[in-house]
Amino acid sequence: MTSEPVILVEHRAGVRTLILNRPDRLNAANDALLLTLTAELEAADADPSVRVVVLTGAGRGFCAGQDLGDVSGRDMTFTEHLHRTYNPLIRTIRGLGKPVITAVNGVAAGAGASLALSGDLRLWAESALLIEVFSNIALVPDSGSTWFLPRLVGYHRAFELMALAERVNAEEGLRLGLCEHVYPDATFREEVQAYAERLAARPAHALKLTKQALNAALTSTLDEALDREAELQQLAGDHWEHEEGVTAFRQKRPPQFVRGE
Ligand code: LHQ
Repeated sequence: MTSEPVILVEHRAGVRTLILNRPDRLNAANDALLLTLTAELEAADADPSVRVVVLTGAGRGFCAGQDLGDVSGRDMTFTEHLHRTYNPLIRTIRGLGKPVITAVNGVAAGAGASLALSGDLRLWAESALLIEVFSNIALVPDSGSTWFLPRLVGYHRAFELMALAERVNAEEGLRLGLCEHVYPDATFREEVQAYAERLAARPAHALKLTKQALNAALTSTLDEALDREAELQQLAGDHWEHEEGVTAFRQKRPPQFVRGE
């Protein structure tokens, strides 16, 4: 008997979609899911036919965080567990040379909330819910939540969401800046694919450098950011994408940034 893969992989029009696939557990994460997801992200980064990566969940959930049925009796400390599974996953997403869209189709709780926040762009279905659920089981927010959330909502709102494990629905998520867009459940998958394809048509090399610059700027001074921009602009300006953009502008036609990959 073959068991269901924990990550489903789809690929269409430059968009690699990775689907967390433990729907009867609301895609709660076990080690196999976390390690496979990280490996699939690395494979997507190395594959030139991939221009955008989408992370989403099968069934009615996005990710309910750590599988609580999978933690007892493990021979690893919490610290070791995070270093081996969740931390490499979040680092891989943030360091990926391609835009990562987290398409939050339902509940995102605990480390699943951190995963939802880790995307470069966050699209939510109307039924999405984000819960910093860790304090319900007397744990500390992990997998990047303590870094992402206060930058989005400020220290005090982040602390309240974490301390009370308040449920943030899609309307509130949009208001708080936890997502860029909300789409109806019924058309969510199509809307996400259409959005991702729009992004896939953009200049991939320039977006890679933009992601690099923004991430570094989050922890640097203005002086450092200005110097980095000057360096990265040279790399962008020397690339064929820049020449194509300028030529297309002069010729009054749309630029063609996808070249037979
Ligand atoms: C689950 C889970 C789940 C297993 C729903 N596990 N089965 C990192 C490293 C090391 C250790 C510890 O933690 C961490 C980071 C973390 O992520 S800690 C946070 C862990 N996650 C949670 O505490 C969330 C627990 N789940 C919930 O609070 C609820 O299930 C939510 C609010 C997510 C959804 O509620 P409902 O929509 O009412 O669904 P449900 O509770 O009925 O769940 C549906 C099924 O999924 C159910 O199974 P059953 O057999 O009864 O149908 C749940 O047991 C199962 N499930 N989350 N994390």
